[in-house]
Amino acid sequence: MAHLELFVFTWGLYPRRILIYLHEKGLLNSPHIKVAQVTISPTAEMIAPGKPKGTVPILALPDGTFIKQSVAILDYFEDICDNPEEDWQKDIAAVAKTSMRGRNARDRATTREILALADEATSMFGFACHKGSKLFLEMELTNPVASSMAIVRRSMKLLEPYYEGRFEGDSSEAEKVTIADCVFFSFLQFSKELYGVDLVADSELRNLRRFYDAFKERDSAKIPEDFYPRYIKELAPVWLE
Ligand SMILES: N[C@@H](CCC(=O)N[C@@H](CS)C(=O)NCC(=O)O)C(=O)O
Repeated sequence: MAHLELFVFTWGLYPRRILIYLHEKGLLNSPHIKVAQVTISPTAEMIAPGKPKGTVPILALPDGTFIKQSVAILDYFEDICDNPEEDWQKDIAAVAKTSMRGRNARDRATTREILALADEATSMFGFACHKGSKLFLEMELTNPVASSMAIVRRSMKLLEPYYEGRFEGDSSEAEKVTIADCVFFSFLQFSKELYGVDLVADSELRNLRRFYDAFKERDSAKIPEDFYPRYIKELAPVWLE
């Protein structure tokens, strides 16, 4: 019986952080984790039986409480794998890959730095989309200044040095994927594949380009041709002047 229920929609930027993570952690098919798809109402509400109001992902716990932020969900999974208490947590930990936060305080701080920068860039990108993509034209006031990608590109420059020497084709790299990599990749893929914004195209972002190109070949990251709903895929990459 599943002890945890994860509410998502597969192509969503934030839910995908968790789905990529679970795949990398070796937990995607765990009998203890049920992945429930929400339906999106015409007013953009995320609906599913048993799901409270609010954005996805949401993780329902056996004690009837919920974790409602993607970063907290990632930490929760890492915590129960690092220090399992209940039997079902021990089952999960037994099959899970090793820590994806880093092996010592220094590495864990680096993971948190990357995660904070990637999360911040994701929020700013989302805001820019709401102000400049045709997808939101009917729902929101547009604003050409607020839809500029300049601030997001600045975050990319800050992230670039963190990927020096990483994802260089060394097979041991597979064991070193972190929760921050999952968060960052989910963002880069969403911005490029859905909104047509390639944030690592700049020739100065050599490390990030290598990270993106390497990660997108991983099983956790692959997406089919028709991954995004057609009407969204048609409107999202159209940027208003
Ligand atoms: N800070 C939240 C953001 C989650 C989020 O915005 N999710 C989107 C889907 S990718 C959503 O549910 N949007 C619907 C809404 O805003 O009501 C997290 O990290 O989990």
